Amino acid sequence: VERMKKKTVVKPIVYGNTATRLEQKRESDQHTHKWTVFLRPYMLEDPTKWIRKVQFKLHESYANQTRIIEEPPYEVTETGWGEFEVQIRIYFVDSNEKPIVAFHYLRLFQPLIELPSGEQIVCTEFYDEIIFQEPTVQMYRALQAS
Ligand code: SLL
Repeated sequence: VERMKKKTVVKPIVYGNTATRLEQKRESDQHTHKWTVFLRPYMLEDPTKWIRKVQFKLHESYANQTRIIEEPPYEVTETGWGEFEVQIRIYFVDSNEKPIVAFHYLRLFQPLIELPSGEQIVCTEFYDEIIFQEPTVQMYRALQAS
């Protein structure tokens, strides 16, 4: 495949999770929290121009451990009782560009933020950058288009 010599494109991304307590522990499965893990572009842009899909791999205690999200918002909402590492794999529109993986440790208990309403939520997110070095011509165009 043809690549863009000496070109580098940087895409800033943000990933993380939010979590809130369930009103009471669910007796059937001991779940105590509702959470959402997410990935998004840092800029306000249409990520479908360059992202094909995002795969979230959850802890093996979850049924359907592998969740594939084909359209934004790229996120998974679940309930649970424990913290664990989520594997976030980003696939690009040009499959000649290898998927990249980010790891996010899902937080349920800290850091706790109190909203003006009195509601307490956990919110943690991280900034990162995907660096495309000498992307394929197709990928380069897709990155420019977003
Ligand atoms: C550990 N950190 O390493 C723990 C694992 C697993 C969390 C936490 C729900 C499971 C289910 C859930 O909260 N799993 O009922 O589906 O051992």
